[in-house]
Amino acid sequence: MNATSDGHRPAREATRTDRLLAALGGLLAAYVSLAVADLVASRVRPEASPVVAVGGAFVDRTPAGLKDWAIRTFGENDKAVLQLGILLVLALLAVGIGLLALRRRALGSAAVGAFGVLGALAAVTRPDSESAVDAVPSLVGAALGALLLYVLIGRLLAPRAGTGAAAARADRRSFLVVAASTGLAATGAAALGRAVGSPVEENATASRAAVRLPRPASPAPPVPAGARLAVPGISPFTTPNRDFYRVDTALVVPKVDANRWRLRLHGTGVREELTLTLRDLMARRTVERDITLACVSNEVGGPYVGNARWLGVPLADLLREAGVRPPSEGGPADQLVARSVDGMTIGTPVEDVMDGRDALLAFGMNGEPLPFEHGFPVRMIVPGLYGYVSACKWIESIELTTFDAYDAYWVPRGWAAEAPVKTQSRIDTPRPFGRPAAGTVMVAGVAWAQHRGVRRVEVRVDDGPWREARLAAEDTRDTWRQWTYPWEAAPGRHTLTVRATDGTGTTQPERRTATMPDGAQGWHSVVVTVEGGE
Ligand SMILES: Nc1nc2c(c(=O)[nH]1)N[C@H]1C(S)=C(S)[C@@H](COP(=O)(O)O)O[C@H]1N2
Ligand SMILES: [Mo]
Repeated sequence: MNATSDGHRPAREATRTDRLLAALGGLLAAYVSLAVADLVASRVRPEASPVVAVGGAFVDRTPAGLKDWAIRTFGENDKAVLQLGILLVLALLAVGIGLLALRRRALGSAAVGAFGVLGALAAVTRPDSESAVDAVPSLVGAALGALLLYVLIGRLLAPRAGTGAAAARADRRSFLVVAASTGLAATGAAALGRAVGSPVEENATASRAAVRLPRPASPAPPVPAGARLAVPGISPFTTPNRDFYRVDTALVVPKVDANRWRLRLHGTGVREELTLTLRDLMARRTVERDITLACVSNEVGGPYVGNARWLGVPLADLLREAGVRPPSEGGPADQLVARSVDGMTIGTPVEDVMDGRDALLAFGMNGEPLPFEHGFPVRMIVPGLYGYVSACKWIESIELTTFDAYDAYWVPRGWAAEAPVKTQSRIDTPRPFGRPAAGTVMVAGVAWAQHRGVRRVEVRVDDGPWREARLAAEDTRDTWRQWTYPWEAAPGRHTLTVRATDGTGTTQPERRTATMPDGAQGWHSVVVTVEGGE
């Protein structure tokens, strides 16, 4: 094949080494594009970075089954895996583009540009994008990447004085010099960008550090002495913030500047629209409550549940003040749609948040301002409902509407529009496939049925009879309860099974169901091998 480098003088035949270098050039062009885009995004808005924007667009279009599989398989690493996947695909495409550029130099650069346009489109069409400025990181990055590829391929194809091996070596040397220096420069610039930090993030971090949580007008009832059991391996009654599970669609954690944050309350049946600052919220009647939060994607025995002490204002107070009446009092809106700064929408029954339960707009979590991962500055928490229908993080508006008129984010993706938490119980210890020693083994775990309360937990060994476990004291019916069961364990392989009965007297059904569409149910069991004995 005779490379013509776009009508310039035909150069020498492309060799295998040329192709290798062209592929390398493609990779480098992609790398420089992304590094530059990331650097620019860190100045503008971290979410406008192309990998983040494309990843976000991908997440939104992921079929529910695949998303569930990803959560099951990769757990909380699912986001890292997605980004890695995107980078791998990009790397393959980049190699292709490099090879293309060797045949048609301008076309290769045009392809890099096309990816830049795609990245820019993804960035400006993200629901949280507020201006066309979000296109800039991708476009600037791609422009530089395209230029670099053009120059690099030019090195390879450049007609040199003389022909033959010596000229080819000179071409390659000059290719490598350009490649290495731009690669280093891009890496340096990206590192510098990281080190300097983004102004957007710094304002947010400073605003969080400046938050002074108010003392609650209504403190949480003291946790009864018997509510916290000290058994090795059991989930602590209060989940520390750093251990609290995180489930959301955000590829970069939104960093909201609390000083610029506003909450808007509007919609059907709102007599008076409200716009509140964090200061406004914190100046209202505040309440503090222990509430257990659970994710609908939590499988039987799974980790996506936690219990924290939340501080905030009762959502019902705000709604009443705005003139909202629940459907039971003739109000026209039956759904409250919370929207977050990153475009998530979460629909909650108006009746539930106004029926007297402690539905909160929370700004405090276990004595500190909400961590960024958990929704700083403000999120919703509604006892008894799964997070995806109640617990909007980084909330920025609340709209009163109807379930008929609007489907929130997860509903068209196959999840139920309404989803009260199902009763679950979990064996924390012994661990699955554990090898406890024969004798008394403390079987222990947690059970939850928020807003109905947990009345009874029973444990079964193999196919034996159900035995009642010892329940820790109940804090409130909105919190989980720890339980223990001393088991006289004989050597051999055994299956331990647990089931709970909620405050209405309903016992968990045996049969396991999928998390989709409204939460898993079924009994949790673990298999262990008891060691020792004769
Ligand atoms: N903005 C936003 N809020 C969100 C989500 C989200 O993806 N985006 N996920 C919800 C889901 S599915 C759950 S289970 C809870 C999890 O809250 P946590 O991450 O603080 O544990 O947040 C809810 N709030
Ligand atoms: Mo969730």
